[in-house]
Amino acid sequence: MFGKILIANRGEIALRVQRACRELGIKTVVVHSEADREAKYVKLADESVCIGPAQSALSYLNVPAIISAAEVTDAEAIHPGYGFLSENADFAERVESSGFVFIGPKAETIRLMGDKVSAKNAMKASGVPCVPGSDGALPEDPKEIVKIARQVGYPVIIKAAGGGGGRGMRVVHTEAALVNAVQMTRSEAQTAFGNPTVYMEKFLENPRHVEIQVLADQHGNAIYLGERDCSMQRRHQKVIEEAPAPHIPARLISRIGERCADACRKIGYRGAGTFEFLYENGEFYFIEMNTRVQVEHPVTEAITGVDIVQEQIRVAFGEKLRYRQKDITFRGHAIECRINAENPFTFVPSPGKISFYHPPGGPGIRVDSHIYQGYTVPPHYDSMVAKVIAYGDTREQAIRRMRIALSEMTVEGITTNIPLHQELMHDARFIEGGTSIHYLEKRLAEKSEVKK
Ligand code: MV4
Repeated sequence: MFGKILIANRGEIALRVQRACRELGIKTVVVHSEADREAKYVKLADESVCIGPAQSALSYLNVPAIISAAEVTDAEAIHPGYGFLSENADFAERVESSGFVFIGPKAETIRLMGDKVSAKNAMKASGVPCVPGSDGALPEDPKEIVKIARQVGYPVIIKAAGGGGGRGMRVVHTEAALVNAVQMTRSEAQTAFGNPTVYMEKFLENPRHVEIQVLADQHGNAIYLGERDCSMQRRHQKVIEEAPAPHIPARLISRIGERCADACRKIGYRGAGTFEFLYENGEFYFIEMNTRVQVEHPVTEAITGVDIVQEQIRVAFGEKLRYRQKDITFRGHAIECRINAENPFTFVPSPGKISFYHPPGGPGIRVDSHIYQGYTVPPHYDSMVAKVIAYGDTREQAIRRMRIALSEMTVEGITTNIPLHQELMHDARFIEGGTSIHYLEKRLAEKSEVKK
């Protein structure tokens, strides 16, 4: 096994990766910005290297500084966590050409999935069902574009190949608006991603966001670890995730899961990955693939018992997967609430010093967090400060445990979105399960109407 791994990330995921390394007997190096110097997870690591000032662009995105840190500390591999450089193919390439192992897929796989047109083509060719739409990139000719939209049927959505995660998209309801919308999306895509390529899909009006977790080794083995429902979101930021997805028949999951694992084998995928789908009227439609570990991986760990981060490290080292598909069983239900330092209803960030902290606990509760009493949440990064994961034999039990956990959890000195989660754990539609990606935003809009 690796002797030492460098963690190129911060916050709770830097701590999560450290814990996996420690259990595997691997020494850890954490790189950090000046703003994170005093963080406890930095001190917990075997070694730490300051790589630059608070601004991400000069620290957590500073490729030469991270590579140098790996060189001076004799790390053998680099774990990128999520966000930052985790899905940057050029970074993965630089890591490997500098003689380190990148804990993730090959650079070419990251590049393939980073371009949403090539990702969709690869998935289509591998037998993963996709949203109906243009066959690859849209042509220049307006007449051709109109023809394609007529075939697809309105409403359609125009998406940038370089986009993803909700960036660079535009919904079009009528032929009159089409050509202009394509032109606008193209020029925005050129500005934002340096790539004007766009494609078209049928716009699904009321889908759920259901994703499939996969694991693959470098020996042609791949498995799926079931699904997560991430529909409870606002402005493309997930708020609550759960596994399994409520009300989706297990045979549908195994069918789509097998397709995903098969696609991994076909494209030579390695490491952990997530296939994102829209789910509507009993059908799955692939939209994007994430080539990193995700924030919400703990709900999958809870229902499968698989340590996804440890498996990432093992397969990166070259080990064979320790599980066959038949070894994977799904037990119980898990829900994750993302605790953010923000106003629960205006969503305005609330960084600052935590004057009092009492984390929840008890049966079925896991808290992944780097915070502590006296910790200062810096204003420079994402506002997520903790993830509370509740596990139960049933969804009802997981909800009950989450309500108790949220009522125990005390974070003073900063404002958090705990009150929003408390409301949602008592929301009739959430309790029913199976709400669409639009539910939370609609509910928040109705609530602010009532206030007026
Ligand atoms: C869609 C869609 C409806 N129809 N594609 C947004 C993020 C990006 N990953 C894909 N997204 C969407 N693609 C078609 N053909 C609706 C969304 C979408 C969405 C998807 C997942 C989670 C939240 C979302 C919020 C708004 C729109």
